[in-house]
Amino acid sequence: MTMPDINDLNKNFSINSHQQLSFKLGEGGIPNVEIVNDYASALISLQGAHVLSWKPKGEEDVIWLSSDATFAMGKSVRGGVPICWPWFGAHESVASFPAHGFARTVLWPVIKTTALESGETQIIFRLDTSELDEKLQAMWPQATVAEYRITIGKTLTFELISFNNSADAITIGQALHTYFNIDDISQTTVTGLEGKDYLDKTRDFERKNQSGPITINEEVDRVYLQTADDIVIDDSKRKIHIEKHGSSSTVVWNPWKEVADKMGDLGKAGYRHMLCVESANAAEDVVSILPGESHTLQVTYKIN
Ligand code: TA6
Repeated sequence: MTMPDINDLNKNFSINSHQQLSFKLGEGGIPNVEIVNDYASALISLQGAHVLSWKPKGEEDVIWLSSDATFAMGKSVRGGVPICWPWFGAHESVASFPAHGFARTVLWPVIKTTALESGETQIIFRLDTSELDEKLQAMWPQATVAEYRITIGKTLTFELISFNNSADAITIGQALHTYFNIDDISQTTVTGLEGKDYLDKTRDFERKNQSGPITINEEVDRVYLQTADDIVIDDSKRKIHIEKHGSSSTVVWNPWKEVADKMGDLGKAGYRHMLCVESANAAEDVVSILPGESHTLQVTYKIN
């Protein structure tokens, strides 16, 4: 996709009523969408349809963005809600293909914006792999469309719909790799994954079982399997509720200090204030989609 013109985006999609939706050029020359309604404000980058901020009224941001995040075309942002698609983690057979797929590093066309009667604002993006450049199509030759609907209000809802437009079955790995803004990681628990099996990436993907709530005091990098239940992140200041459908895996990641220092873009003590809890279909939970069919991953966040 060529870089869209900000004036054209505003002409076609801005909202100027009791709700505001407008496009502005962000850092790295990448367009952002700014949304303000009665319930919340949000900021979304067109590269990767990447949510960078969601602030319900009177609340601190629910989404964490690194103070050292860099914004450049072709480079994923450290923080926000990166979309991992159409594969999660390392590509299963070609090591040189980008980790977590290519969706997070390409521009996503906007197809619709709506001021909903509920007072929420919805924006819909649509990425068609058959319109990507040759290099990316070589990595993913099967014609596949991802439609991404984001609804911003008191709650934040994502629907990621994958359509198989090719003649063969396809296998999708995916995650909404959300970085949550945490007051203090040492006071944080994650519930809803008790008793579930997980693959521990820090131990060569050894299979383990979760006993009790998750607490974090070292590097944690886990794919929890067969996890459809609601999840609650409690950082002792507020609770973030995650409700999901069409997502069988949940990834929990915090790099902790040493790995964060090596990464170099997590900000000073950033690991103490972020936690990724990702609604995913990964590892043995990847999704197979028959020709002409689709799969929907739906996730809602709310806080109290
Ligand atoms: O989802 C967890 C994870 O796969 C980790 O293994 C960690 O490397 C992280 O994602 C970040 O990946 P990135 O490619 O954004 O540096």
